[in-house]
This record gives sequence, C-alpha cells and structure tokens, in this order.
Amino acid sequence: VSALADDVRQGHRRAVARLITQVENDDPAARRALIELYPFTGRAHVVGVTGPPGSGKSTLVNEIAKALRRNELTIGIVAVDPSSPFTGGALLGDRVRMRDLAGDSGIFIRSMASRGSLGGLARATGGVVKVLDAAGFDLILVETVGAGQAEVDIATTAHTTLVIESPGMGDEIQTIKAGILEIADILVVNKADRPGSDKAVAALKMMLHMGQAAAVRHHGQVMAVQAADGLAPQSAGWEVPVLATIATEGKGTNEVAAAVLGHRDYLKASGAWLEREKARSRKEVSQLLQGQLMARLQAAVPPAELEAVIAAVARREVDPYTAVARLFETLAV
Ligand SMILES: Nc1nc2c(ncn2[C@@H]2O[C@H](COP(=O)(O)OP(=O)(O)OP(=O)(O)O)[C@@H](O)[C@H]2O)c(=O)[nH]1
Ligand SMILES: [Mg+2]
Repeated sequence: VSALADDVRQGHRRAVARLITQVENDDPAARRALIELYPFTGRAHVVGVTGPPGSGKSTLVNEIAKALRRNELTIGIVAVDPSSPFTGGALLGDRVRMRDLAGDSGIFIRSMASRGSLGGLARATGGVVKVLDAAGFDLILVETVGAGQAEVDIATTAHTTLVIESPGMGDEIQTIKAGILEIADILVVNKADRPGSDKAVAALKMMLHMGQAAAVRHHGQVMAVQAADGLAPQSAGWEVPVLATIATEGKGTNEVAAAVLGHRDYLKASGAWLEREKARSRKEVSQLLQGQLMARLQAAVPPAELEAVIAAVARREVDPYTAVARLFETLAV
C-alpha cells in the first residue's frame, strides 16, 4: 500500500487534501490510490443536497453539519460548483459561510470547481467521496446545483438525496420537475421566513401523496398540474418528509439532520442500502466500460476513417448497423 493511501486511511488531513487534488486533476497516481482504498470504502453515509441556484443549499449544509457534529458524527463536505453564471462567486461565499466549521478536526470541507465537462465533474466527485469515505468520515454531504443531469447523477452516488426548494422567487415561473420528486428522499422548503412557503410545503406534500409529477408556481401561487400517473414511489416503506427551514437562523435544521439519520436507519433496516450500493456500482462499472471501449475504438480506428464511415452512412452507402458491426470487428473484442 502506498504511503499516501495509508495516510488517507488514517485520516491525515493533508494526505486527504493531496489525494483529492490528484483526483480532481485526473492524475494516474489518484487511480492507483483509489484502487488501494476501495476495500476501505462503503462505510460512509453519502448524502446529496441538490436544488435550484440560491435556494440555500450551502447555508443548510452548514447547519446540518453543525447538528450532526453534536451527535459526534464526523462530516465531509463536498461543494460542487458547475461554474454556471448563477453561481459565480459561490466558492468564495461557501468559504466565508463555512468558516465557523473550520478548525474542527471532525469536519473536512472541499469546494470543487468544474474545469472540464459536467461528466468529468461527476466522475471526480465520485472519487472525492471515496477518499473521504476511506478516510473514515461518517457522513459525507455533497452539494450540487440542480441543473439537469447533475442532480440525477448525485442521486445515483448518494444513499440519501435532499432536494431544497425555496418559495416563489420573483415573477418567473418555476417548475418542479417530475425527476426531482423521483430522486428526493427528503424535501426541504427553505426560506420559510418568506411568503408562500406554507403553500409550497402543502403543494409538495400533495404532489407526493397523489403521485402527481409537476407543479407550476407563478406569482407566489402554487398550482399542482396533473401529469402522467403511475409514478413509482421513491421507495416502499419510506414516506418522503417535507420540511420547512430557515437555514440562516438555524430553524428546522435539527429536524432535517434527524430525517437524514432516520433515512439511513431505514436504508439499513430494509436492505435498500445494499440496493443503492448495487445501483451505484452498476453505473460506475458501465461508465468505465464505456470509457474503455471508446478509448479502444479511438485507438483502433483513426478519426479520419471514422469520419469516412459516418459520411458513408449519411450518403446511404452503408446502413449504421452494418457500419458499427464492421467497426467492432476492427476492435476484435
Ligand atoms: N431569507 C432567507 N435567506 C436565506 C435562507 N437560507 C439562505 N438564505 C440566503 O440565500 C442566499 C443563497 O444561499 P446559499 O446557501 O448560498 O444558496 P445555494 O443554494 O448554496 O446557492 P448556490 O450554491 O449558488 O446555488 C444567501 O444570501 C443566503 O444568506 C433562509 O432561510 N431565508
Ligand atoms: Mg451553494
């Protein structure tokens, strides 16, 4: 076992920080360390926190972490910033906000900025979570801005997914997507000090109960819209709680922390924990396979040749099925 992996296992903060940097940079040394560390992962409770920009995710993560520290749990925090125009300056903001947690050896905070694609960021996030898991942190909070694929990705990485909404922001129409309700294990309406939060809580509860898949919020009003029925419940035996918080005042945040721990107990007792581990592993293995297959294809077929095949398909000289079958023969897998 390499010295770095060993130091990470013993929870040495500098080693943890160093390996995380290597993971972010996609350093080959990081892969070796993750291979060594993998047997020591799988213990941490991974909690994804997602929701629209500015809904209060970071403030809430800060408060949940504080509440869980009072239960003697050690906490890793990963803030993923997709560098969208909405979140410019979020990294600095997060650092300032989380300063009151700094200096606590039971907490490790890391902000990640995306340099490459969202896909690259998701892969790096998975690696960072493994590092913190192997380092012995009991619970890892991962904040991602709710932007399409990212929120779905986090739901696959996490055991527990928190979706944070905030009541009627301005005049724009906000939609609560069906996907959001499907991935949420715990729903939080933050900024309960603002008007419209009671309505938002009531609407979300109603949507959960009726299996309705979409709502439109307009001018602070919440209207449920009937969508395709037959929406599968998130998981049998777990009733998704809808909680109201004022994160800036620490109100309702103990209840959110309790719900997170309650969901962990539910997952362990019902066997759903293992199911989620399997779903995550399935996704990870298939992504790695796809990556390797693409790399092999690119090595075997020069780009110009691939372009020629694509052009031939476009000209109807060959059908795409036959073209791909021939490409695979070149691969000889
Ligand atoms: N009124 C009110 N403001 C809040 C509350 N929670 C957070 N805020 C404020 O909302 C703003 C955004 O909070 P953040 O915690 O940065 O939100 P976020 O979802 O992490 O934002 P991004 O990471 O940029 O998407 C900040 O100015 C917070 O102080 C709340 O409960 N009530
Ligand atoms: Mg944030």
